[in-house]
Amino acid sequence: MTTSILSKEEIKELVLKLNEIGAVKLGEFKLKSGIISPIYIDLRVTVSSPVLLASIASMMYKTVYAQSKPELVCGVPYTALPIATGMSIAHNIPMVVRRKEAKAYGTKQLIEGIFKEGDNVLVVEDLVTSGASVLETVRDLNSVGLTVTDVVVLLDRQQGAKQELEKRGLKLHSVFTMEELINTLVEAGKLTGPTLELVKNFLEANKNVVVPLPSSAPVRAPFVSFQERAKLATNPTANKLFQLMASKKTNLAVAVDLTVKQEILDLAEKIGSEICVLKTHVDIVQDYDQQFIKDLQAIAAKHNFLIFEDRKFADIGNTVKYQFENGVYEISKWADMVTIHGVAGPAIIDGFRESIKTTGAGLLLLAQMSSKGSMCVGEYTNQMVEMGKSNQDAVMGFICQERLSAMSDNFVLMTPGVQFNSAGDSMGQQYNTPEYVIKEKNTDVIIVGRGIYKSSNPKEEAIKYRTASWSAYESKQ
Ligand code: S5P
Repeated sequence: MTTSILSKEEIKELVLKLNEIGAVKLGEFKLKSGIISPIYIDLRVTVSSPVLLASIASMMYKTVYAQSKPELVCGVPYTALPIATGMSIAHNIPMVVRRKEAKAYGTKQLIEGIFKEGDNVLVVEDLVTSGASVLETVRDLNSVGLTVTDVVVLLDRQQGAKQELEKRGLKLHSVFTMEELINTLVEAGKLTGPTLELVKNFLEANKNVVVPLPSSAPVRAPFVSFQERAKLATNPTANKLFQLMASKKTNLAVAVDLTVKQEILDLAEKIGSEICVLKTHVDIVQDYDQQFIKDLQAIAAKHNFLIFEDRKFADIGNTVKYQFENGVYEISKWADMVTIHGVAGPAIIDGFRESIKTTGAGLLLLAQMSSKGSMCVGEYTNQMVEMGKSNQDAVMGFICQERLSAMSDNFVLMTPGVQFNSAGDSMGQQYNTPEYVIKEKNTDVIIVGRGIYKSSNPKEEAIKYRTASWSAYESKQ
């Protein structure tokens, strides 16, 4: 464990001050893991004690300085931002700021500040448990060409972060560990009587509890080309799409949300040469008939693209089977891929299994959505990824806003909510640029709707989106 080079006295003084301002509370606290902790740590309150904050920044800097001299510092948002700022000002090291917002569009930079490719950044965090937040920041710094070798924290809770960071070539420096913090409090007489017993139990329990990284922890996955991923694909349509993208050199899907069949066919004819997938919502087509599908399929064959019906199935297995195979649309007969929600649980996939066994069609699970306030987040997203992984024959990929660590290379990741010049619409849609989605969020395919079909020259616009998203893909190599 790389711990502090600070003296015991210095650490004691700091711990007692943290205790004094309520950043380190003693008593009985139930942690998320269910463990009763005699200690509760909330370092956010340090912003109210500027002198202490400055000394925390300086102690953290001293802890790591001997080993590395960073060109830049970057605090993990938000608690560590003032600490990193203090460090930057006191030691005259320029700072970069990572935007935490899920969305960045237009000219908004993911990393603010002046830097050049290859600059080394010292990542600053208040405390680490699993290391997930640190890894998120490292991922974003890496995505703009910055390198990270060292991470400094005030407190290491000793619950797996050090090992997780080490696996990724990152060295963790801490001013003190949980064990040292508790020992200091005991020695200072702050922990006595029955609380001491609790402390001993806590330390024992704490030692064995490694908080795993959530499956949603982002990782900078090594680049694997579409050609290679075609070989890994477990669903026939995923294989087909990877091959198609590699040979046609396009990762642009277009959402044609028009309501008149001839308009859809005309647009498909115009932009067919630029796209890998054409996405439909057939239930909005006012003059829908089987001939429309035949015509669309002919254009798809001519221009070599796949047809994606964005039906967003969400019912129980038995009902979705009818919705997929029957009714006016008979989607199973023509769609290469369809979207499904997971609210009904994994058995929904059984509703499709029989039909797609013969056609080889692929299911796309909605793991995240682009609209404001979407509830496809957190544990739901994790469960969707798990659902995909347990049904790799039928599931070809995910509709998502970012690549998550559990999304393996056999899946195609498609991202809607893409436009060059708009932040969103009046009904909750939120947009990112093709480059941001493919390069920084590391997904595979952009889905563009109004940005293309509402344009006065859809073909020209499709070429622009195609070029932007393909060069973003190529730049990842
Ligand atoms: O999260 C999502 C998932 C989907 S499939 N957000 C989305 O916008 N979509 C679909 O993508 C949506 O139904 C629409 O067809 C398209 C986006 O269209 P645009 O006009 O906003 O680009």
